[in-house]
Amino acid sequence: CNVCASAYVPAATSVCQLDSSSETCVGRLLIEFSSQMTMERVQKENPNVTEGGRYTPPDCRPRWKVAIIIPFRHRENHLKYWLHYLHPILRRQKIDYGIYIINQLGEDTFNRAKLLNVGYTEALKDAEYDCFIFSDVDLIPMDDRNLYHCYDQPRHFAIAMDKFGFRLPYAGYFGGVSGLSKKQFLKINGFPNEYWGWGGEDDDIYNRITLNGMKVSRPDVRIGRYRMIKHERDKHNEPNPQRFNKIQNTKNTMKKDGISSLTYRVLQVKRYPLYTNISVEIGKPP
Ligand code: UD2
Ligand code: MN
Repeated sequence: CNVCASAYVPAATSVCQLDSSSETCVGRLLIEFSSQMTMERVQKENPNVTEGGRYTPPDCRPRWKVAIIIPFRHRENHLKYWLHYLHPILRRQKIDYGIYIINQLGEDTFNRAKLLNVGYTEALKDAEYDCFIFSDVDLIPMDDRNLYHCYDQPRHFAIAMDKFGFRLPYAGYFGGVSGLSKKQFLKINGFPNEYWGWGGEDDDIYNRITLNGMKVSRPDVRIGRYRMIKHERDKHNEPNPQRFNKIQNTKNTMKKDGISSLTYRVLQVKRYPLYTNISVEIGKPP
């Protein structure tokens, strides 16, 4: 699996090599959600991850420092599977990373994109990240050659999901798992804060990218495969009826609504062995 080697810039002192002693990518993975998962088990499986869910490859210096941001509320069971599958994958990919769970407090309407903006801001208080990957908690890559770092253009990773028959549902789809460098993120003024409830925020982000002269990059369709843990629509995340109108207006709204207008209140930052949990109040729809 030579593809992993492209993830690194050799350090002055150590050149990254895929020798037989280090783990390398294996390609297609078997992903299932029927076995019982416990946090104790996942912790035992990942002794090299340091407090708060941080990892740095011991044998080379990666090009990117990656913050992985997960929007979250009441999905503890999904999180166990996500950590169980992703930590070993990221380790094999030799990614320098930290995991941030952005937990929306209270029971007001969920706001995925605003939580992602909070994650971007809070992760930067922790370390000098230059790459941000935004992932749903219920999405697991089925191929470890889908490298979780940044690219020349904003990246869409989850292009072939089981629930969409392993195909893109439409050309401008940008949901599920995506990644932007710090520069790319700032160029689009981050993500919208005004999408409350389910849907549309991913299309708004796609619009921001193309309106700012960038183009979405994607992996090969055989590699960008994902399984989503089956679930019902959550309470307080009903489809947003305004979403169709709002995505027609990105050009006008993106300059004022974004990372530049973000307000929120952090109530707790807690570092667990496999992730950092940031609990926030983000308000409610007007
Ligand atoms: C789709 C997209 C998702 C997003 C959403 C519309 C896929 C696979 N993903 O997801 O990226 O664009 O539509 O908003 O097509 N969450 C919680 N608690 C909640 C509600 C949501 O933790 O109560 C988080 C969690 O990380 C979840 C994500 O938000 O995975 C997206 O919500 P969803 O899984 O209910 O929506 P889904 O699968 O239709
Ligand atoms: Mn989902």
